[in-house]
Amino acid sequence: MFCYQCQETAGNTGCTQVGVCGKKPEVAKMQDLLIYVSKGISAITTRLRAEGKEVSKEVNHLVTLNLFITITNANFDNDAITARIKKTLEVKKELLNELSNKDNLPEAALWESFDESEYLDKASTVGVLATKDEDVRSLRELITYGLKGLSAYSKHANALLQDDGEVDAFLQRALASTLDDSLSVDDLVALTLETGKYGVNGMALLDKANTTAYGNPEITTVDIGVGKNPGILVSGHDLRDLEMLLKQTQGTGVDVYTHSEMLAGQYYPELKKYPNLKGNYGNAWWKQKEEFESFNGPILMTTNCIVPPKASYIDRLYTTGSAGYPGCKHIAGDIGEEKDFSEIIEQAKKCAPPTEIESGSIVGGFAHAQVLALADKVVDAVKSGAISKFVVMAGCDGRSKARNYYTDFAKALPKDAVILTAGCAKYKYNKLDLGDIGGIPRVLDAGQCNDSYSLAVIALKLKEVFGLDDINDLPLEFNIAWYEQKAVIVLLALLYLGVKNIHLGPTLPGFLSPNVAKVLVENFGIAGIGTVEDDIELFFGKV
Ligand code: FSO
Ligand code: SF4
Repeated sequence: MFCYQCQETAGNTGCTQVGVCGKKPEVAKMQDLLIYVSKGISAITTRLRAEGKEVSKEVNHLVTLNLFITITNANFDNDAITARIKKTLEVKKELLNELSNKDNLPEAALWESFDESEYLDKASTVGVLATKDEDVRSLRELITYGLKGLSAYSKHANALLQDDGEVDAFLQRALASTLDDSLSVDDLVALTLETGKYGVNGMALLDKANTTAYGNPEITTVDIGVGKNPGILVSGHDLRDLEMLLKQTQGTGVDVYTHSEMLAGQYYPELKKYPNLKGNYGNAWWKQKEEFESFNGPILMTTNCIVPPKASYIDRLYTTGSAGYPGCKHIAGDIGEEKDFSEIIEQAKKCAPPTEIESGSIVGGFAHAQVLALADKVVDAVKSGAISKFVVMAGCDGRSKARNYYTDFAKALPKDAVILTAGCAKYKYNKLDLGDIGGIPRVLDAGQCNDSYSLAVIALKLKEVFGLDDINDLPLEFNIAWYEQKAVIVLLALLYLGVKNIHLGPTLPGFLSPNVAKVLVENFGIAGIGTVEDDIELFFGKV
């Protein structure tokens, strides 16, 4: 196996024996094959569109779910991945028959096998290292990882019955382009930026889907303690799954708690209205082994990030959507279908209530509409000097001790600086009690990592209010933490929006070759992180 798609990759060069995430070699290889056939089907759909033929939503959803399944920590279930490969090959065969011109299609578009025993051999020839040139490989993977993130956001929008055919068409065209040996490094750099453009569109689509279905996030105080009823803990990112579970648990005596990225569900009017939505339990994804144990009740993983579960709670762990883990019950249900969570609810009734691990509350819900509603206050605070700077600290949390940098950095910030955050990165500092500036909390949490879109909308609005020509002239710094591929699309989207000098940590991606890293440094001022003291001085001067 070879996988270097996430921040925790072994030695920052690649997992080769087993994933640091727990991914086994066979699963890694089958994920490679799933990506390969998804690229193959995308070459066909791209040509079908060029021939003026329709590509159905079902085919678009097939490709996006395939990519989502291969995101770090989403799906460890070999059988589920194999079934996706088989299904994709079946659909690919049908689409190939619709093509008028089958000349010069890439091998991935033509390869087929309906004998599963052949899959592993094929998989061993189509992984990341099949691209020999280091820079081409780096750019192909950078694009593919961005597209994986874009697929995740598209899938969440699709679950709320919102589609953007242009995003899907781009996604498939770009995927197919990663098979094209005629593209130069410059072509691939251009495609990387175009991926960022569609990243913005994808996040805008999801923002529209979420706010249309559930209203605009609003300032919300979320309890982090526990109640007396048994509970179900919902993790991952899928708000539609949360909604279905809230409906089905009403009146059952079972409460629903959010975990990690699902915290953002608490901010939406149409979700927080459910009386059985209790607080948020625990922290970012990587602490789940202890926290799922002490939760006592069933846990529903709607997406990544799954940590291979302990035997003590595996019978309480359920997956749905893109998520999967061998030995865990998977709750079925396609886009537009009502999922049946009754088995989870019945199990919850027999479980003890959660054990309290924290008490108190956190405040969030500062997505664009809420912040813009406070715009006058914010602008006045900047003009009067009460707020000196905003620091975007969005992104992911993770196991690495090096990430304590973000806690220390948040603590060391001048008291007149405000953190803008989104994603699970916030758990490094959202319980620190950093206070407020004239009623504006010093940590403004917009929501999930895709809600980084909100942070961009806020920045663009501030640019307009202050009459600036360039977003980089705002009193705004970017110090972003990354872990998996959704953070890659967020990064590419920010680059597309013209944001310069983003600091990315705790390490720069291992999949960036020295030359590709150089392009990002020279054109966009991308940099890693230093010590807390040096970085504070860099952003604020001597304090
Ligand atoms: Fe975190 Fe996991 Fe949002 Fe990621 S829970 S790490 S970027 O999946 O999705 O921030
Ligand atoms: Fe390694 Fe990350 Fe790939 Fe898992 S997802 S195998 S930790 S690089």
